[in-house]
Amino acid sequence: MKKRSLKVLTLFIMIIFAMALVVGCSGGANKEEPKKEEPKKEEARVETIVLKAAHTLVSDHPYHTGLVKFGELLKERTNGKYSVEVYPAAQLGSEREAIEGVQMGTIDITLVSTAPLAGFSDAFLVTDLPFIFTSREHAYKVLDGEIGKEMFSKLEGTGLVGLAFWENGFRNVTNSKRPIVNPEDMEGIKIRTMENQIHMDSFRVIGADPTPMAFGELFTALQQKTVDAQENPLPIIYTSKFFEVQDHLALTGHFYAPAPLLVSQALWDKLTDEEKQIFQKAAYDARDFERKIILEMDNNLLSELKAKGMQVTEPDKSKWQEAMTPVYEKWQDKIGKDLIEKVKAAAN
Ligand code: EAX
Repeated sequence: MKKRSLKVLTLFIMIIFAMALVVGCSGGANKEEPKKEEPKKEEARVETIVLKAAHTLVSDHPYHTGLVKFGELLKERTNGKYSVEVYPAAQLGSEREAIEGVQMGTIDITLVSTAPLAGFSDAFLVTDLPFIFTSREHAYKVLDGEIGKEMFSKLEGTGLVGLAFWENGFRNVTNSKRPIVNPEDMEGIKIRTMENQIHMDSFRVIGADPTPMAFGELFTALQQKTVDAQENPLPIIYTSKFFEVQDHLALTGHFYAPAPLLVSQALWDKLTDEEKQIFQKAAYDARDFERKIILEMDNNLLSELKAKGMQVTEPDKSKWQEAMTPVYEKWQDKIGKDLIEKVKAAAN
């Protein structure tokens, strides 16, 4: 009996031992292998490229909100690869200096009136002629169509790439001397103009005394009476507070100022074809956004400016148009009679 129970005990111990072996080798069926830490994959972080955009107006103006919108669209549509930092109030220089900066690639984007571009290209001179556009619809038909495309193509080789024509708007005369109704009322008035010979000739021909000046110097010049007058659309007159230093507003609407959105050739050449399309579409979408705000402001600000104490006159525009006509005779050879006629014909 003893031998038998010894055998049974030995067999039992061997079974236990064998089981322990099996469990140990399998590493414990139930024992969780410590999960090997996957080496953390570097998050595919997109380095955001922050583009510098310069303009000369205050941050309340649609130039600014339009550029901010442009940046938001780019960031969204390039998955964060591009964003835009907007520098208002001539922080990066006057419009002429901003254009030079874009040419050199030290500034990526600028939004300016066409007038100062006359110093860089003849492409936009036709838009600087007095009363060349009869309405916004007429201006958009020309600027957003083949004629506008042709203007931008003439920037080839200047270091500037035009993406879309945004809006500054129809310009009106303000002054600190007297009510202005007829063109001859401008006799002897010292008026600041943009740095554009067509603008200066348009005021010379009606007897005014034009002084070209960067926008950033204008408020002080009006305040110190270095100049008596200036001309700009209502959104600028209001957001730049010219009502504080100008008593009279004449709704002449003598020039329509387009605002081309320009990017540097250096930036443009770095973009893939897909990114170029994204930039182009965002420029159009932000243009429509900016034009809409400008229009709303233009429609609502007259009462605001009257409330600020400005005396408003509504001149007969046809008299001003007739009085400024000699400017066409002087500039038609340089601009091209055909182009002038094409732009005029687009009004129909
Ligand atoms: O382009 O200089 C001007 O009067 C312009 O309207 C202004 O810089 C926005």
